[in-house]
Amino acid sequence: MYQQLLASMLLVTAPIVSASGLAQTTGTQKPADHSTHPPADTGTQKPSTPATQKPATPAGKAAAGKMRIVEIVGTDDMKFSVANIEAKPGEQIRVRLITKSAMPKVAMAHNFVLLQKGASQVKFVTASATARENDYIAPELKNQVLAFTPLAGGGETVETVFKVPAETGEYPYLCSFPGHFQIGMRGTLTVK
Ligand SMILES: [Cu+2]
Repeated sequence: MYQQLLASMLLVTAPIVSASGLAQTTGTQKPADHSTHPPADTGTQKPSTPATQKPATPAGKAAAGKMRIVEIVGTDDMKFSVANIEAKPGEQIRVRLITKSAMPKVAMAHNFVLLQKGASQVKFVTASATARENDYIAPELKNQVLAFTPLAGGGETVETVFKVPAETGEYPYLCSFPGHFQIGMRGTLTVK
């Protein structure tokens, strides 16, 4: 193995060397290989790793680690890569919206807005379309919003963490950037 490797390396750097010359040079390199083996046994590091791990796991961090992360990709075709999320009542969810776009953020941005059960999505996006200074979330309808991310564009990633409602049923989510909901940038969170 080593001899073949070294031979091919030598062929790259010194293509003129004859076959017999290669056999000689690889033979002389064998002792160098052996010298690298002893330092590989690093048994002294073993006790240090468990000692540092014990204090670094408080109860709070362990609970946060259990939180489910739902990754949704928003692209220039104005669709969410995830259009259905199922969740248990009271569950903590982190929604991560990843944008993939070749367009400027002013022309193509997305957000994730989760609405109350039974809220009118059309009313919400219509009112929000003119709320540009408020990241396209109509201030007067903010009471219908359960969770939302800021606007993201041009490859940005945004997140929102929320507690799933205790009441079972279907909760609509959408992108409130003007026109995107109408094209199909929406989904459903099903609590059951
Ligand atoms: Cu969008």
